[in-house]
Amino acid sequence: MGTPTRGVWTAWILVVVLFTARNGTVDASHVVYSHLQSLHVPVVNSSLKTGYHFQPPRNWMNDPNGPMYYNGIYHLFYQYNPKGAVWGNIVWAHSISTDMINWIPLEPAIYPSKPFDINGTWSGSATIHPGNKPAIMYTGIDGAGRQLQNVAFPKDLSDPYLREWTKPDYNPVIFPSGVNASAFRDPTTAWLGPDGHWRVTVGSKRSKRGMAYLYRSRDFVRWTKAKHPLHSSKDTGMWECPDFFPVAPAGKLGLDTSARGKGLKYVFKVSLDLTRFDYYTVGRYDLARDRYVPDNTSPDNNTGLRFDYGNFYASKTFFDPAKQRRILWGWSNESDIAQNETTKGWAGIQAIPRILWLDSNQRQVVQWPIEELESLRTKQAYIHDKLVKSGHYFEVKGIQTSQADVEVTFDVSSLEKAESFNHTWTDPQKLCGLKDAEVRGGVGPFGLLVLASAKMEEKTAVFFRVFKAQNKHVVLMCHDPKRSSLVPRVYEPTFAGFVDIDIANTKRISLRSLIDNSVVESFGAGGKTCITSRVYPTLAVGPDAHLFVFNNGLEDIKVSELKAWEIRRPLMNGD
Ligand SMILES: *[C@@H]1O[C@H](CO)[C@@H](O)[C@H](O)[C@H]1NC(C)=O
Ligand SMILES: *[C@@H]1O[C@H](CO)[C@@H](O)[C@H](O)[C@H]1NC(C)=O
Ligand SMILES: *[C@@H]1O[C@H](CO)[C@@H](O)[C@H](O)[C@H]1NC(C)=O
Ligand SMILES: *[C@@H]1O[C@H](CO)[C@@H](O)[C@H](O)[C@H]1NC(C)=O
Ligand SMILES: *[C@@H]1O[C@H](CO)[C@@H](O)[C@H](O)[C@H]1NC(C)=O
Ligand SMILES: *[C@@H]1O[C@H](CO)[C@@H](O)[C@H](O)[C@H]1NC(C)=O
Ligand SMILES: *[C@H]1O[C@@H](CO)[C@H](O)[C@@H](O)[C@@H]1NC(C)=O
Repeated sequence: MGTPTRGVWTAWILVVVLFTARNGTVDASHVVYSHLQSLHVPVVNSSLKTGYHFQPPRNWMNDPNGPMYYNGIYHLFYQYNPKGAVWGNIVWAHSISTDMINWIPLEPAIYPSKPFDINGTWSGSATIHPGNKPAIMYTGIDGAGRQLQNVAFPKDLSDPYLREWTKPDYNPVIFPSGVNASAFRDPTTAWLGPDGHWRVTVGSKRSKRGMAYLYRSRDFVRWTKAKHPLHSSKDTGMWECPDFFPVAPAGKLGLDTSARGKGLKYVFKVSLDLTRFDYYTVGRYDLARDRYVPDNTSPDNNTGLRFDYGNFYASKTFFDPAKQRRILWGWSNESDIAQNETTKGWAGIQAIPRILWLDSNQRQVVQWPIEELESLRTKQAYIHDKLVKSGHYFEVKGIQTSQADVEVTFDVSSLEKAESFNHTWTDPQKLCGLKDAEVRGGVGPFGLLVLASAKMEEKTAVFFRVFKAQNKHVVLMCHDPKRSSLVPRVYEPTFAGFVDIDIANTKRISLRSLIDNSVVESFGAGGKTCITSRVYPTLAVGPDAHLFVFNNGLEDIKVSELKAWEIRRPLMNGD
């Protein structure tokens, strides 16, 4: 698909307007490491760099921006610092792909250049207008440090790669009037209402209340603030990167963001700046009042549902008309202090794009890696009907597992010995910290030890633990990286979520883990609970990384089937 534009990475520096000073009048919402921005890019430790997750060859990346599909090509833009491996100098970097797995880098699409974005080009979304015309709305920072919403359009719709984007001089299209200009950002993909007018929602806060302000427009140029926000929730703080989209009541097919119809459910997600995690609810869209109304099946705050219970933030979905699916992108950061990111030379990856649909229970969504990932599978290991006795483990041999895709199904024949569940355990992450992989249980902990050294001095446990509650069983899914590295990092917490399945009925549970040198991305029970972690082993690197199956519970379990594949490197942004 054309010649990869090698060498653009250095060219980027020339086009970028820098801003490193902290402003005095309006509060900045990011820490700026002026002293760590450097033109001299240090050597990257290639052994721990990810092989198949989306990443620029070097430097800092954060939020995915404006993912979209146009005439056979997928586009991903992302918040990128061309000058260093810490946040700063942010531009909209731009990559293209025909399969969302192999990526070619282009020049940045949007960078500070006009009064309405001279001090920043922050996150935003793409909307495909009737007649197949893409538009981007993004947050610009003006010279006074105010957050504004701007639009940009492709300069030439006949360029298959949409390399150049034009920012009309009538920007900003949404000025922060009646809102906090230091907390007003990340416009969503727009949708058409029944009156034929566009709607867009922008993240904000009013004192401690998280807000998604609603704006309407007939022409995408003149926007009017609605009297009521689309949604808000008390004590949740700043709402970053809101996302709002319809989901079909049944099946895996995705819907266009403007789709309407009886019985459609909606998903509303926000990234909470206070906790730095993404939360969502499932609900309905009250068109008469133009408001989102969450169902009462899960809390509408930071105890609610998460797309991913691990290192995953600022996520954004888009509708892929080519395969009629909704795709989720999300950013996973590193675990170092800023000084170490600079030495490493790169910081931040995107999780593997996932298709997302409404679970048949209508209480939550389900996610699964896009099928295109399977094209990277090579050598396979296969195990079936293998008993793992209480306190035992075995190694999966025959393939290299530092870059791998593992799918396994565990049979749990008896739940007799399940530990009893204490109703005060409402926080799964805390519970996993308390009952990590080394703490013996009744049914579980059982699962995988990934990125493990031969003698298991280093290992990251991905596991389930089953509890007996009053009149049901509770299943906990957990990532335990406490022993992932001989050199501890600043940010390697245990991550966990509950899995909403009736295990007494299914008697089995599946797990898929994508292992990628310093990433472990896991999907429990077919994608009902997902967890992503960054880990940095020192011994379990490359060919020295091992994979084990373990059972640290009293009850025996059985691996009914395990398939593991080596994953080869795709084209990754010219690296
Ligand atoms: C905007 O950026 C310029 C440098 O490009 C800087 O001098 C100025 O202080 C910045 N203003 C604000 C409000 O951030
Ligand atoms: C506006 O938002 C900024 C940034 O979060 C915050 O520091 C400030 O207190 C807010 N102002 C008001 C009036 O709430
Ligand atoms: C979150 O919301 C639930 C109800 O949906 C409530 O019971 C709980 O107290 C809230 N938690 C926090 C931390 O606000
Ligand atoms: C549940 O946990 C609480 C708090 O740790 C503790 O006080 C209580 O005794 C526990 N209940 C049972 C039945 O173990
Ligand atoms: C930073 O890197 C050094 C050298 O690898 C390491 O010793 C140190 O533990 C790291 N610090 C953190 C906080 O990760
Ligand atoms: C990269 O990682 C490998 C494996 O841990 C280590 O041996 C090597 O010293 C590292 N290289 C650099 C430049 O830090
Ligand atoms: C990722 O980095 C760690 C360590 O600096 C922070 O604690 C997290 O808050 C951060 N996550 C996000 C989404 O910024």
